[in-house]
Amino acid sequence: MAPPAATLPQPAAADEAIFFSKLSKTNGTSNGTHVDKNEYDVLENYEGKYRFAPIEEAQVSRAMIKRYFNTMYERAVSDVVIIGAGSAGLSCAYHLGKSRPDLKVTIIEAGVAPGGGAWLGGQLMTPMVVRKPADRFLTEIGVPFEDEGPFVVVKHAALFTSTVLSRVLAMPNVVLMNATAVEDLIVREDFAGRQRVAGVVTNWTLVALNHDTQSCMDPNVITAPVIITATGHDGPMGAFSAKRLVSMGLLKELGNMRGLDMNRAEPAIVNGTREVAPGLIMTGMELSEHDGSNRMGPTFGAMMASGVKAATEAIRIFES
Ligand code: 48N
Repeated sequence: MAPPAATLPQPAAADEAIFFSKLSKTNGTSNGTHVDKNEYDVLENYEGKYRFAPIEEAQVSRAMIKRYFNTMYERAVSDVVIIGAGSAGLSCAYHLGKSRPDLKVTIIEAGVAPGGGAWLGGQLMTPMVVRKPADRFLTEIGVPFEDEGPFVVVKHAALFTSTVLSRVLAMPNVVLMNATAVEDLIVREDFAGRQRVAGVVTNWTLVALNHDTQSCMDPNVITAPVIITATGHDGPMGAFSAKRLVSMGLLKELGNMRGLDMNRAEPAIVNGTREVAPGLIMTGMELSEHDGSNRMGPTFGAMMASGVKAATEAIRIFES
């Protein structure tokens, strides 16, 4: 049974009153009017106590809603959409975001956690092998490695992925929308009568994976003159665009990824990175399903070099 209220430790009313009276001058109220942020600097050690500035729960909701939906509104028309934030998609976003800061680059990633298959090396082991000359990309983004001659080793794959992700997210022209799936492609007839990819059809991933549980959970759209697809060869939606090109008749059939051969696979992916359909550039392991090239297993240099090449292809389109 709870002790009578009188014996409960009473909050220091005077202390709280003084504390909040100080903040009332800064109008730290829920109506979101301007507050003098300097007043909060003293909070770390306010009379010997660590205090947080007061908050109304609705302020938190509004801080997220305002920003997220402003971004959705603003990026409904993007310059480039990258489907997939794996090693190829992120390397592409880095090169594109850095080379063309004027372009609105929007990354759509189905997973809650971006990074695709690049959080680990092979068979859940943590080191990441990158064959030269792709180590130059690691040097450019500032990822340390051990040099083993023909290849280098990053001590943990997550060091690469978290670094390239942080560089990309810091770019003002690049937006990442994770937990969001591309469910289809927007395809229009261009002036030459060709079927041209002109955007993506999106939905929350949890919706996209559960369409058979509810009817008519219709999607959203983002238009862009260039789409870069980097959806990998496996995973819940692997090789998404390659498969969709077949089902919409823009590709006769899938090439289907061939067995592992590192020496054939990596140059095939990099040199095969290209505009596979008007308006659609393909990069990374999705190409192995589109073209039927070999897989390389746990080496990631081709993903980085292919991503950079896809960015270069996109820039070529904008500059042609
Ligand atoms: O890491 P992945 O799967 O793909 P890549 O091409 O960036 O890197 C591939 C690489 O990790 C390997 O597979 C290595 C080299 N192994 C080769 C081998 O021989 O096995 O990233 C693809 C990303 C993932 O994060 C998916 O969640 C995402 O794309 N994704 C999508 N995002 C939005 N909408 C979709 N429809 C969609 N489909 C996949």
